[in-house]
Amino acid sequence: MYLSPRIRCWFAAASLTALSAVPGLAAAQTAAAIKPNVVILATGGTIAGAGATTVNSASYSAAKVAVDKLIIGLPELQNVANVRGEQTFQIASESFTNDNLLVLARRVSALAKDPAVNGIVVTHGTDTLEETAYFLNLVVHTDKPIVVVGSMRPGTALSADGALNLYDAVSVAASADAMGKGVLVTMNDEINSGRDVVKLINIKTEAFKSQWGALGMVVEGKNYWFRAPVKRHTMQSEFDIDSIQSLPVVEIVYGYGNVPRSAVDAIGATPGLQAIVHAGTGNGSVADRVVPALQDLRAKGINVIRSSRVPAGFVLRNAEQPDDKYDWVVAHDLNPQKARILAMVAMTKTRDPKELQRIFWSY
Ligand code: DAS
Repeated sequence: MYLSPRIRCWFAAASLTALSAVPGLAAAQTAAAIKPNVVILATGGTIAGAGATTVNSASYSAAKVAVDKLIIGLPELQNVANVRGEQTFQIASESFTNDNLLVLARRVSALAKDPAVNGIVVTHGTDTLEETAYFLNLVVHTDKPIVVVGSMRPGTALSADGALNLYDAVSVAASADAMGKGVLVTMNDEINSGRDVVKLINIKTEAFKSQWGALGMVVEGKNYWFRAPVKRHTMQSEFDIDSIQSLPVVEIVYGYGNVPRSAVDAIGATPGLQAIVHAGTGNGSVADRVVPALQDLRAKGINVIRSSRVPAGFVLRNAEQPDDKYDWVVAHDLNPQKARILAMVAMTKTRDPKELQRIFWSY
């Protein structure tokens, strides 16, 4: 809940009267009372990384710098919000697990319920940032800004991008106009939807893109919006982290020329498997020798979700494969790793392929 500027001014005036006897303290109290309160949940990654020299922009150690040091190293943050940090994890995000997702989402949800918290920033490694941002977008019920941010260079490198990315993230998280837009990702001056954004380039600061375009930009602490999300998220989501105890086992198999059926059989033997995402070629195409392997899994009650290894576009139902006949699901425009996130969340509620397909069209 935001305090409207009018209420803030009232509150500030009231506190000024009460503290007028202590010179300087009143002004400080007033300033603090006016600024929004933003909490940074740090999980690791390059934004907390450190290299041996200033020219190590690509070879460095991720997940080294503590959140309090990140905050101290960026005093400008205090100009936009009252900021405090929590060290949720200190890991490189390629090593994230489902349990990490659940722990992080529960903490974000708890903070979002706190009336003293106006916005939340999650600092995160860039490798799986798109998965975490989408997961939070699906399961955290709040209209407060939640902003996930990373960096492509460690803070020790020349032209490091982490400081401005973090400043932008806190600035957006402190902004009333960022409310109700779902989980956001601020990187490289852009504000992207946590649903749409993917890591498209693995060695440039302009790494993150949405095929449907950014929601806006943040420049010198001001947000410029150009569109809003249309898929269900946060407050409109039928999924809630507070009622999710664990995530079903969903794995991904990759399609390519000469792919053997054994690639599917092997992952199909995963204990507790409930769904498999097929990262197909083209429009989610499946090699003829792989189709029976997927049909066998479907016959065992395991859901099959067709995505595509192609970074843009979306998979059409019943085009490359007779999905109605096979009782399969298509992932729409979601890449395989995001399709896996939605499949896990959806299957906390249903295993019915028709219901799953509705969910894939909607989120
Ligand atoms: N290993 C990468 C990660 O933690 C480092 C990064 O780009 O943030 O995702």
